[in-house]
Amino acid sequence: MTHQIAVIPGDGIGREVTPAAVEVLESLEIDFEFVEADAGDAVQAETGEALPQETYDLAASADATLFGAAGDTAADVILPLRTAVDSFVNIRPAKAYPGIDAVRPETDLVFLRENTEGVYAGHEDRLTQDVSTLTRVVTESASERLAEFACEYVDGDDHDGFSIVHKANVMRETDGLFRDTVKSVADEHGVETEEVLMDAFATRVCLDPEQFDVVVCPNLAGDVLSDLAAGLVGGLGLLPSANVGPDRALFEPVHGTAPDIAGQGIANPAATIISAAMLLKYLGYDEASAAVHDAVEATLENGPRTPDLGGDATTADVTAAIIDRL
Ligand code: GGG
Repeated sequence: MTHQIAVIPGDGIGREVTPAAVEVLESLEIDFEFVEADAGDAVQAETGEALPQETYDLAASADATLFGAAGDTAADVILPLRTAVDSFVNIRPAKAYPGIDAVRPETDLVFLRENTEGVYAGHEDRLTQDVSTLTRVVTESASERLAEFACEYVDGDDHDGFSIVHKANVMRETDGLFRDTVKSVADEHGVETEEVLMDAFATRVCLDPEQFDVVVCPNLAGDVLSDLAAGLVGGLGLLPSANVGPDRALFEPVHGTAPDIAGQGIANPAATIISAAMLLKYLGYDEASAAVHDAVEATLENGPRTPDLGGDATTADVTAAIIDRL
Protein backbone atom coordinates (compact mmCIF):
# COMPACT_ATOMS: atom_id res chain seq x y z
CA MET A 1 0.00 0.00 0.00
CA THR A 2 1.38 3.40 -1.00
CA HIS A 3 1.05 6.25 1.50
CA GLN A 4 0.87 9.71 0.04
CA ILE A 5 2.86 12.18 2.13
CA ALA A 6 2.39 15.90 1.52
CA VAL A 7 5.70 17.72 1.98
CA ILE A 8 5.39 21.44 2.68
CA PRO A 9 8.80 22.91 3.60
CA GLY A 10 7.52 26.48 4.13
CA ASP A 11 10.22 29.11 4.67
CA GLY A 12 13.68 29.63 6.15
CA ILE A 13 15.24 26.53 7.67
CA GLY A 14 12.02 24.66 6.89
CA ARG A 15 13.49 24.37 3.38
CA GLU A 16 16.59 22.65 4.83
CA VAL A 17 15.22 20.40 7.57
CA THR A 18 12.17 19.10 5.68
CA PRO A 19 14.22 17.57 2.82
CA ALA A 20 16.47 16.04 5.51
CA ALA A 21 13.48 14.27 7.08
CA VAL A 22 12.26 13.15 3.64
CA GLU A 23 15.73 11.68 2.98
CA VAL A 24 15.43 9.66 6.20
CA LEU A 25 11.94 8.42 5.25
CA GLU A 26 13.17 7.55 1.74
CA SER A 27 15.96 5.44 3.21
CA LEU A 28 13.37 3.10 4.76
CA GLU A 29 11.79 0.29 2.80
CA ILE A 30 8.30 1.76 2.92
CA ASP A 31 6.17 2.65 -0.06
CA PHE A 32 5.75 6.42 0.23
CA GLU A 33 4.73 8.83 -2.48
CA PHE A 34 6.04 12.29 -1.56
CA VAL A 35 4.22 15.25 -3.09
CA GLU A 36 5.79 18.65 -2.46
CA ALA A 37 3.81 21.89 -2.25
CA ASP A 38 4.52 25.55 -1.50
CA ALA A 39 3.36 27.70 1.38
CA GLY A 40 4.67 30.71 3.24
CA ASP A 41 6.36 34.06 2.82
CA ALA A 42 8.15 33.28 -0.46
CA VAL A 43 5.07 32.00 -2.29
CA GLN A 44 3.07 34.93 -0.94
CA ALA A 45 5.62 37.39 -2.32
CA GLU A 46 5.40 35.63 -5.68
CA THR A 47 1.67 34.99 -5.98
CA GLY A 48 -0.04 37.09 -3.29
CA GLU A 49 -1.22 33.92 -1.53
CA ALA A 50 0.61 32.37 1.44
CA LEU A 51 -1.34 29.12 1.21
CA PRO A 52 -2.30 28.20 -2.34
CA GLN A 53 -5.55 26.21 -2.59
CA GLU A 54 -3.71 23.21 -4.07
CA THR A 55 -1.43 23.07 -1.00
CA TYR A 56 -4.46 23.15 1.33
CA ASP A 57 -6.21 20.46 -0.74
CA LEU A 58 -3.10 18.28 -0.74
CA ALA A 59 -2.82 18.40 3.08
CA ALA A 60 -6.56 17.71 3.35
CA SER A 61 -6.29 14.56 1.22
CA ALA A 62 -2.79 13.13 1.85
CA ASP A 63 -2.36 10.29 4.35
CA ALA A 64 -0.05 12.54 6.36
CA THR A 65 1.74 15.86 5.96
CA LEU A 66 5.28 16.87 6.82
CA PHE A 67 5.55 20.61 7.34
CA GLY A 68 8.70 22.69 7.88
CA ALA A 69 8.36 26.20 9.22
CA ALA A 70 6.38 29.38 8.78
CA GLY A 71 7.59 32.93 9.31
CA ASP A 72 5.62 36.15 8.95
CA THR A 73 2.76 34.32 7.28
CA ALA A 74 2.39 31.74 10.11
CA ALA A 75 -1.23 32.75 10.77
CA ASP A 76 -2.12 32.29 7.09
CA VAL A 77 -0.23 29.02 6.72
CA ILE A 78 -0.04 26.85 9.85
CA LEU A 79 -3.49 27.59 11.22
CA PRO A 80 -5.36 26.72 7.98
CA LEU A 81 -3.11 23.69 7.43
CA ARG A 82 -4.08 22.42 10.88
CA THR A 83 -7.71 23.01 9.87
CA ALA A 84 -7.09 21.06 6.64
CA VAL A 85 -6.36 17.96 8.72
CA ASP A 86 -9.05 18.87 11.29
CA SER A 87 -6.37 18.76 13.95
CA PHE A 88 -7.75 19.35 17.42
CA VAL A 89 -4.57 18.48 19.34
CA ASN A 90 -0.92 19.41 18.93
CA ILE A 91 1.28 16.82 20.64
CA ARG A 92 4.63 18.33 21.63
CA PRO A 93 7.05 16.04 23.49
CA ALA A 94 9.91 17.86 25.26
CA LYS A 95 12.55 15.40 26.31
CA ALA A 96 16.20 15.83 27.28
CA TYR A 97 18.38 13.43 25.29
CA PRO A 98 21.49 11.73 26.69
CA GLY A 99 24.69 13.60 25.95
CA ILE A 100 23.00 16.94 25.31
CA ASP A 101 24.01 19.81 27.55
CA ALA A 102 20.48 20.50 28.80
CA VAL A 103 19.59 23.02 31.51
CA ARG A 104 17.30 20.36 33.03
CA PRO A 105 18.47 16.91 31.86
CA GLU A 106 15.68 15.26 33.85
CA THR A 107 12.96 16.84 31.66
CA ASP A 108 10.52 14.43 30.02
CA LEU A 109 7.22 16.14 29.24
CA VAL A 110 4.45 15.89 26.69
CA PHE A 111 2.30 18.91 25.94
CA LEU A 112 -1.19 18.24 24.58
CA ARG A 113 -2.13 21.63 23.22
CA GLU A 114 -5.62 22.64 22.14
CA ASN A 115 -5.14 23.33 18.44
CA THR A 116 -8.19 25.12 17.05
CA GLU A 117 -9.14 28.08 19.16
CA GLY A 118 -8.09 30.37 22.05
CA VAL A 119 -6.39 33.53 20.85
CA TYR A 120 -5.18 31.72 17.72
CA ALA A 121 -8.73 31.49 16.36
CA GLY A 122 -7.94 34.70 14.51
CA HIS A 123 -10.62 37.14 15.66
CA GLU A 124 -8.41 40.22 15.71
CA ASP A 125 -9.45 43.75 14.83
CA ARG A 126 -7.76 47.10 14.42
CA LEU A 127 -10.49 49.44 15.64
CA THR A 128 -8.56 52.69 15.25
CA GLN A 129 -4.96 53.74 14.67
CA ASP A 130 -4.15 53.13 18.34
CA VAL A 131 -6.67 50.50 19.47
CA SER A 132 -6.70 46.83 18.51
CA THR A 133 -8.75 43.97 19.92
CA LEU A 134 -8.64 40.19 19.99
CA THR A 135 -11.52 37.87 20.81
CA ARG A 136 -10.56 34.68 22.61
CA VAL A 137 -12.73 31.70 21.76
CA VAL A 138 -13.04 28.66 24.01
CA THR A 139 -15.77 26.11 23.42
CA GLU A 140 -16.95 23.16 25.43
CA SER A 141 -16.80 20.92 22.34
CA ALA A 142 -13.14 21.67 21.53
CA SER A 143 -12.13 21.32 25.18
CA GLU A 144 -14.03 18.03 25.39
CA ARG A 145 -12.39 16.67 22.23
CA LEU A 146 -8.95 17.51 23.60
CA ALA A 147 -9.78 16.00 27.00
CA GLU A 148 -11.08 12.75 25.46
CA PHE A 149 -7.80 12.50 23.51
CA ALA A 150 -5.77 13.25 26.65
CA CYS A 151 -7.57 10.50 28.59
CA GLU A 152 -6.90 7.95 25.82
CA TYR A 153 -3.30 9.17 25.56
CA VAL A 154 -2.49 8.72 29.26
CA ASP A 155 -4.19 5.32 29.33
CA GLY A 156 -2.50 4.06 26.16
CA ASP A 157 0.94 5.36 27.03
CA ASP A 158 0.90 4.36 30.67
CA HIS A 159 0.91 7.73 32.42
CA ASP A 160 -0.61 8.36 35.86
CA GLY A 161 -2.80 11.25 34.74
CA PHE A 162 -2.29 14.79 33.48
CA SER A 163 -1.87 18.39 34.59
CA ILE A 164 -4.44 20.93 33.39
CA VAL A 165 -2.58 24.19 32.87
CA HIS A 166 -4.76 27.31 32.61
CA LYS A 167 -5.26 30.85 33.87
CA ALA A 168 -8.87 30.55 35.02
CA ASN A 169 -8.34 32.84 38.01
CA VAL A 170 -8.10 35.75 35.53
CA MET A 171 -9.76 34.47 32.34
CA ARG A 172 -12.71 33.12 34.28
CA GLU A 173 -15.08 32.50 31.40
CA THR A 174 -12.70 31.17 28.76
CA ASP A 175 -10.11 29.27 30.79
CA GLY A 176 -12.81 28.54 33.37
CA LEU A 177 -14.78 26.67 30.69
CA PHE A 178 -11.61 24.95 29.46
CA ARG A 179 -10.61 23.81 32.95
CA ASP A 180 -14.08 22.67 34.02
CA THR A 181 -14.69 20.75 30.78
CA VAL A 182 -11.31 19.01 30.74
CA LYS A 183 -11.64 18.13 34.44
CA SER A 184 -15.14 16.76 34.06
CA VAL A 185 -14.15 14.52 31.08
CA ALA A 186 -11.12 13.26 33.04
CA ASP A 187 -13.33 12.53 36.07
CA GLU A 188 -15.77 10.57 33.88
CA HIS A 189 -12.85 8.45 32.64
CA GLY A 190 -11.39 8.04 36.12
CA VAL A 191 -8.19 9.80 35.01
CA GLU A 192 -6.30 11.67 37.71
CA THR A 193 -5.68 15.38 37.11
CA GLU A 194 -4.11 18.30 38.89
CA GLU A 195 -4.68 21.97 38.09
CA VAL A 196 -1.77 24.37 37.69
CA LEU A 197 -1.99 28.08 36.89
CA MET A 198 0.06 28.70 33.78
CA ASP A 199 2.32 31.37 35.30
CA ALA A 200 3.08 29.12 38.26
CA PHE A 201 3.69 26.26 35.82
CA ALA A 202 6.31 28.35 34.00
CA THR A 203 8.31 28.76 37.21
CA ARG A 204 7.78 25.28 38.59
CA VAL A 205 8.73 23.50 35.37
CA CYS A 206 12.03 25.41 35.25
CA LEU A 207 12.85 24.58 38.87
CA ASP A 208 11.71 20.96 38.87
CA PRO A 209 10.43 19.56 35.55
CA GLU A 210 10.13 16.04 36.99
CA GLN A 211 6.97 17.01 38.87
CA PHE A 212 5.15 17.16 35.50
CA ASP A 213 4.49 14.54 32.87
CA VAL A 214 1.54 15.11 30.51
CA VAL A 215 0.40 18.73 30.30
CA VAL A 216 -2.98 19.63 28.80
CA CYS A 217 -3.36 23.30 27.96
CA PRO A 218 -5.05 25.92 25.79
CA ASN A 219 -3.56 26.91 22.44
CA LEU A 220 -1.34 29.93 23.24
CA ALA A 221 -0.18 28.48 26.56
CA GLY A 222 0.83 25.26 24.78
CA ASP A 223 2.76 27.16 22.13
CA VAL A 224 4.67 29.30 24.64
CA LEU A 225 5.21 26.73 27.39
CA SER A 226 6.53 24.09 25.00
CA ASP A 227 9.09 26.60 23.67
CA LEU A 228 10.04 27.26 27.29
CA ALA A 229 10.50 23.52 27.77
CA ALA A 230 12.70 23.51 24.64
CA GLY A 231 15.00 25.84 26.57
CA LEU A 232 15.23 23.25 29.35
CA VAL A 233 16.22 20.37 27.06
CA GLY A 234 18.82 22.02 24.84
CA GLY A 235 16.96 24.20 22.37
CA LEU A 236 14.23 24.39 19.78
CA GLY A 237 16.14 22.16 17.39
CA LEU A 238 15.05 19.17 19.49
CA LEU A 239 11.27 19.47 19.77
CA PRO A 240 9.04 17.60 17.32
CA SER A 241 5.27 17.82 17.07
CA ALA A 242 2.22 16.09 15.68
CA ASN A 243 -1.04 17.86 14.81
CA VAL A 244 -3.56 15.06 15.00
CA GLY A 245 -7.09 14.97 13.61
CA PRO A 246 -9.64 12.18 13.35
CA ASP A 247 -8.48 10.94 9.92
CA ARG A 248 -5.15 12.54 9.14
CA ALA A 249 -2.28 14.35 10.79
CA LEU A 250 0.41 16.93 10.12
CA PHE A 251 3.91 16.66 11.57
CA GLU A 252 6.28 19.60 12.06
CA PRO A 253 9.17 20.71 14.23
CA VAL A 254 8.18 23.13 16.98
CA HIS A 255 10.73 25.66 15.74
CA GLY A 256 10.07 28.38 13.20
CA THR A 257 12.08 29.64 10.23
CA ALA A 258 15.22 30.73 12.18
CA PRO A 259 16.10 33.58 9.76
CA ASP A 260 19.44 34.12 11.57
CA ILE A 261 20.81 30.81 10.26
CA ALA A 262 18.56 30.10 7.26
CA GLY A 263 20.42 29.34 4.03
CA GLN A 264 23.67 28.31 5.75
CA GLY A 265 22.98 24.55 5.81
CA ILE A 266 23.61 24.32 9.55
CA ALA A 267 20.06 23.94 10.92
CA ASN A 268 19.53 21.06 13.31
CA PRO A 269 17.30 18.52 11.50
CA ALA A 270 16.62 16.47 14.68
CA ALA A 271 13.20 18.00 15.50
CA THR A 272 11.91 17.41 11.98
CA ILE A 273 13.36 13.90 11.79
CA ILE A 274 11.77 13.01 15.15
CA SER A 275 8.52 14.47 13.75
CA ALA A 276 8.96 12.07 10.82
CA ALA A 277 9.37 9.24 13.37
CA MET A 278 6.04 10.33 14.88
CA LEU A 279 4.55 10.22 11.37
CA LEU A 280 5.79 6.64 10.97
CA LYS A 281 4.17 5.62 14.24
CA TYR A 282 0.92 7.36 13.24
CA LEU A 283 0.84 5.33 10.00
CA GLY A 284 1.43 2.10 11.95
CA TYR A 285 5.16 1.61 11.29
CA ASP A 286 6.08 1.23 14.96
CA GLU A 287 9.37 -0.58 14.33
CA ALA A 288 10.59 1.94 11.76
CA SER A 289 9.53 4.75 14.06
CA ALA A 290 11.50 3.31 16.98
CA ALA A 291 14.53 2.78 14.70
CA VAL A 292 14.47 6.44 13.59
CA HIS A 293 14.08 7.59 17.21
CA ASP A 294 17.05 5.42 18.22
CA ALA A 295 19.21 6.65 15.33
CA VAL A 296 18.45 10.30 16.22
CA GLU A 297 19.19 9.65 19.91
CA ALA A 298 22.48 7.94 19.10
CA THR A 299 23.46 10.82 16.82
CA LEU A 300 22.55 13.44 19.41
CA GLU A 301 24.61 11.55 21.97
CA ASN A 302 27.66 10.71 19.85
CA GLY A 303 27.58 13.31 17.10
CA PRO A 304 27.96 14.78 14.67
CA ARG A 305 26.14 17.83 16.04
CA THR A 306 25.04 21.11 14.52
CA PRO A 307 26.24 24.46 16.02
CA ASP A 308 23.10 24.95 18.18
CA LEU A 309 24.32 21.91 20.16
CA GLY A 310 27.94 23.04 20.25
CA GLY A 311 29.15 21.14 17.17
CA ASP A 312 30.26 22.25 13.73
CA ALA A 313 28.41 19.75 11.56
CA THR A 314 26.02 20.65 8.78
CA THR A 315 22.39 19.59 8.37
CA ALA A 316 23.60 17.16 5.68
CA ASP A 317 26.28 15.63 8.00
CA VAL A 318 23.74 14.99 10.76
CA THR A 319 21.17 13.57 8.34
CA ALA A 320 23.76 11.22 6.82
CA ALA A 321 24.84 10.05 10.30
CA ILE A 322 21.23 9.31 11.25
CA ILE A 323 20.67 7.33 8.04
CA ASP A 324 23.94 5.42 8.61
CA ARG A 325 22.72 4.40 12.05
CA LEU A 326 19.37 3.08 10.80
N1 GGG B 1 7.11 24.53 12.50
C1 GGG B 1 6.44 25.36 13.38
C2 GGG B 1 6.47 26.80 13.02
O1 GGG B 1 6.59 27.16 11.88
N2 GGG B 1 6.39 27.62 14.06
C3 GGG B 1 6.27 29.04 13.94
C4 GGG B 1 5.05 29.57 14.63
O2 GGG B 1 4.85 30.77 14.65
N3 GGG B 1 4.23 28.70 15.21
C5 GGG B 1 3.01 29.02 15.84
C6 GGG B 1 2.26 27.76 16.21
O3 GGG B 1 2.84 26.68 16.25
O4 GGG B 1 1.05 27.84 16.47
